[in-house]
Amino acid sequence: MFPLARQASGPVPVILDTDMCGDCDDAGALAILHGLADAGEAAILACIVNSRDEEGAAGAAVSAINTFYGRPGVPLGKYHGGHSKRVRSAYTAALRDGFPHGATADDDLPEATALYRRALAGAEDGSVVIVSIGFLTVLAELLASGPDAGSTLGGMELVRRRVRQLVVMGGQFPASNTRGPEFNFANAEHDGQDARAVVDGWPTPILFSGYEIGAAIFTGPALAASGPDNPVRRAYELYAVESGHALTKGRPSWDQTAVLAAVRDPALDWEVVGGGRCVVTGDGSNTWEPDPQGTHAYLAVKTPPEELARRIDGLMAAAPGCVA
Ligand SMILES: [Ca+2]
Repeated sequence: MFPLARQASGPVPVILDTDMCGDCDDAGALAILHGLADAGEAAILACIVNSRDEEGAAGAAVSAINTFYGRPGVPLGKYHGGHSKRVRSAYTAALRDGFPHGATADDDLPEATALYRRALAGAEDGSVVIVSIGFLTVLAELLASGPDAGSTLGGMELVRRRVRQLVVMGGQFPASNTRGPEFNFANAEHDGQDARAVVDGWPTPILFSGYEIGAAIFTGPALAASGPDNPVRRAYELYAVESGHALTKGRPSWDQTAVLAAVRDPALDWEVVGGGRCVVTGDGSNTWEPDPQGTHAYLAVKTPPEELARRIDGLMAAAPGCVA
């Protein structure tokens, strides 16, 4: 199953499913997705916001970044259910208030699952790559969804036909450690149920970038060279870390690794471990089980993290239109 054959040509059509509002690496991940789109390697079909921002500004933050990169029209969907904790963001309100954007308050944005269904219905069979860099809540809803105005297909069949692969920042590999489940899998308000439903039921291949991959890759300081009109720079500047903020100290690149592995050949930078499946247990903990029929794979370190950090920092800090 893995490595998957690369698509023949043209940009990879991507839907980004983000919990923009908690950590700033979601902003960094969206930045490099735009850089890869500028380079003709990716096409951004839609952005889905799965978090619950106390300020109601997560969608505006996504839109501010999309607008900065010259793509204000990327369709934006928002999760309106209750499967995650409300989070007070360090940066979403500042991006809403200080940068041009085209989004309404989160509560008034289009419903996420309906937007997923419309975006998939309009795509070519076997083409779409979904990149999940937050909770798996909306993906669980998508799989369970029934026919609607967007498509006559049920969610499972719609995904089976249109989605080439799902790339998930989540879990730990080969297994969770004693500190408990990884954050995105656990989704503490919902006891790992969404991750379990998605990982167990997903009908096409899944590639995981586990906690340990991004945790070793510190990025952000390169953004200091960009101007104050860059909302991603502002997000890193506002995100506090021990004795400073992420713009000077850096922050792990959990979400950026998932975007890179989704758009570029992951085997160039990582060992891609396939031949098995990820099993999610009650609280969102996970283990890896060898299975010759398994359709899952996970990233293991190959390229030194310092080299990947330089490359990710370069992509994050590139001005709009300047990634060759
Ligand atoms: Ca995230």
